[in-house]
Amino acid sequence: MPEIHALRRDRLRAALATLDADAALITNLVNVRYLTGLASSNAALLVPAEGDAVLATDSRYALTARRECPDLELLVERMAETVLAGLAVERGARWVAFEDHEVTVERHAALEAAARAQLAPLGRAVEELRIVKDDGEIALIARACQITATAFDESIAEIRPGVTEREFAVVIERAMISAGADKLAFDTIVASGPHGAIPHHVPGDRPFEPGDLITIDCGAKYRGYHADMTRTVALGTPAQWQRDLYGLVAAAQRAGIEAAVPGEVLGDVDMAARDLIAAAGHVEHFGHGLGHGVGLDIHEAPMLGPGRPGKLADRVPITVEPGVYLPGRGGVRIEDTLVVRSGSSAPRDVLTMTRTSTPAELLVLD
Ligand SMILES: [Mn+2]
Repeated sequence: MPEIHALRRDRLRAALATLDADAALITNLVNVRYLTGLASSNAALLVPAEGDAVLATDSRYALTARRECPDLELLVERMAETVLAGLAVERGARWVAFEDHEVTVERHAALEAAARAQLAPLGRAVEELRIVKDDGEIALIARACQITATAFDESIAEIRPGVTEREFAVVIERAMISAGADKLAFDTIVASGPHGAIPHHVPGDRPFEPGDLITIDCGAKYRGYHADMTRTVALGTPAQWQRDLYGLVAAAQRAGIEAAVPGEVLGDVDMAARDLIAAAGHVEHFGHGLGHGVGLDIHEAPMLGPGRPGKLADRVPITVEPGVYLPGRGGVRIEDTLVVRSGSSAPRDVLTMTRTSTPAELLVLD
């Protein structure tokens, strides 16, 4: 769909106009993909304020680039970004805006040598454009979420005493690929028993035991777009403290989801969930933000955290994922990916809907 990418480049040109730069040099590979459709490990894009954009990539991606981006001038060059910086000057640019949040000091020196033009910081202009998704993007995220939920439903029968965290991680990862994922969105987390107190525990050789809470955080990647979902389940009859902890996190997640409506301040969405956890005496056991945007990156703007300014807009996919982590004992995290909507019947659609485990109720496995 070259038209959609041309539209996105026009929106970047509008942002460029406010910076007084003659061209934008896009070097973040995810941003290049967003603006061209080309997924590669070496590419850059020059977007002049006036005139046609130029894509540079090396020979490994040349055929794909010609197929995916027939409307773009293409340079087949290994040194993609420096060649484009030089081209910008040749074509008369005096100020070239570059992605200062991702260019290293070494690459910046090479850009300065190649572009006798002045370099100006572009900031996160493309990341800002990426926050609000179009229908096609939302459909891809919804598909990634559906694959993730299906894989979870198909895998939980494998949660049995003696199965290790690593073994179960492989089961659910294989199920995601079988259900249609192109790749995994991130390294799967399986945290059992006391490991549940570590939010990003790396699955190890600990076998599941009756009495464990088990936190599973997984996601599929589908055509570049990510899903993110976490469920905490009980193996065997849970203790009262485990039921209480689950009930608290489930209530906080519900409050966070209900606060996630277009126009709401990001920090206030976080606070809706965090206040409940704080009131239960666990404020220091919830150390991370409530959630984050999801799209071509697994973690992207907007970030939902304490005191975050900015507001939720229509068509923004986010996660809502409160957790309470008790060192030495265990923890609970519950996470869904949802898309905030205005003008529809509901102010948000939850995309990670599982058959077997609804966030409201602790799933107890025998
Ligand atoms: Mn997440």
